[in-house]
Amino acid sequence: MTIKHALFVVAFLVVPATLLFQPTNSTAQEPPRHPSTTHTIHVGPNSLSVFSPTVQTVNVNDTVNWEWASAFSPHSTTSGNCSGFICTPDGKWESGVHTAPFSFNFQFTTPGTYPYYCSFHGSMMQGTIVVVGNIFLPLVLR
Ligand SMILES: [Cu+2]
Repeated sequence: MTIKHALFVVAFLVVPATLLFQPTNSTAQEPPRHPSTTHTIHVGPNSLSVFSPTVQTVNVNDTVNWEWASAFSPHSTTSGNCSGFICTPDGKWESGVHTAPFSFNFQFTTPGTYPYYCSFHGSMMQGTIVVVGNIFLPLVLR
């Protein structure tokens, strides 16, 4: 076996072995989590009675920032469900009815699906926040 061959063998055996054992060095540390971020939802953009995006998926501990877009059409973000034309608040959050400029923030600390609506426009203006559990970052992304 030449030196070149020997180096080749070392490169393919030792290097992968060190990569393989790297995770065991960091077992004492808690894996890093996704940093908390803020997601903006536009309230009534382009004079439409909509939340945009209508469905927003966030991680646990993220904040949703609703930004009012219309100075003329009043809106709210009100947590709760609509059944037919009847909407019922569930008391998780309530911005009150406003026109732009206005913004409202809410931090989501528990995974789940959170329906909401505009208390001025009722069932014709609804949205959903989907909160997913914080996912551990894979080793390669640390
Ligand atoms: Cu509205």
